[in-house]
Amino acid sequence: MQTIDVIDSHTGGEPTRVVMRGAPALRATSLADAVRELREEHDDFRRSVINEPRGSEILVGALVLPAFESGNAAAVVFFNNATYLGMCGHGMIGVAITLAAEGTLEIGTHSIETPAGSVSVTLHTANRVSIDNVESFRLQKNVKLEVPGIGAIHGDIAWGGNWFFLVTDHGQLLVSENVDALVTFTVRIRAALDKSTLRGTDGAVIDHIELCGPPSAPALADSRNFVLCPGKEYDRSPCGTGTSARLACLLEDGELEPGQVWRQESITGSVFEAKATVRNGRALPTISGDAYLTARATLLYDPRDPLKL
Ligand code: PYC
Repeated sequence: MQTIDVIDSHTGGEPTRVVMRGAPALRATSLADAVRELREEHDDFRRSVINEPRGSEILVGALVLPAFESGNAAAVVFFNNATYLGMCGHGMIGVAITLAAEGTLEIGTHSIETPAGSVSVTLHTANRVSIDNVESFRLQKNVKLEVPGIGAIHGDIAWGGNWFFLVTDHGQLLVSENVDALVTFTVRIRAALDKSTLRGTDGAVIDHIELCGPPSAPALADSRNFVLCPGKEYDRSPCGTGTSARLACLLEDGELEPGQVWRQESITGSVFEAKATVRNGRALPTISGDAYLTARATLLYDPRDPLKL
């Protein structure tokens, strides 16, 4: 029987499933080619690791590969129920504590390749990790979007390793009890964005929607968010790439000083500590958070199973 070994963890409530053994052998000689090969030739691998009946839509998967570019300790491809991600902050924190538990990542700082660029990962303890993320920036500020069923809203288009549409004039209560309404609301925004001409750099689809609001308590955090990911699942963590995109906007608006700590709370109440410096007008964010192992498992693929893949 074919098997795939995985280790699951959660970062601020958002799960990461790291594939340890049993992934398809790839011919790729670059990380971009590896993602293309996975997408075009092995997409059943992504679906079978993440989706029912072995997983659930809220999982983010991570495939750790040997580094393609010298100077990096490893390369990682992140994927979810719908697609492959550029970078994943909560996922990278999960990967780091997983590799540490397996004895393949030591306490200290390591450069790791992602499709969005190399990031610097510092493993402080068995559970605490900081990520120096890719350069983050705002592409467009305060863009008006007509959303059927909602009306006119405004948002910033920003990059933090994935493309985000960040909305503050949403009028929504960012609390767990309201998640069904928040999913419906943000799915509508996503659909309106797709139909519009608004895009990221090089025509990239803006596939993450971030609603920004006040924290549950100023003593706990500076802001709370709700992030809809591609695949219509929402991030239970404060979203590392979404926090990076937010920092870029805050710095540009003068609402945050370089180096000032920003505590980003998620819809579930978990918090990332973040800060950023600025280089050539772009933010260099550092995101810190905790992750914990939740399972070691072997996924089984019975050849007699009609739902094998
Ligand atoms: O933490 O960057 C993140 C992330 C992206 C999608 C889910 N989590």
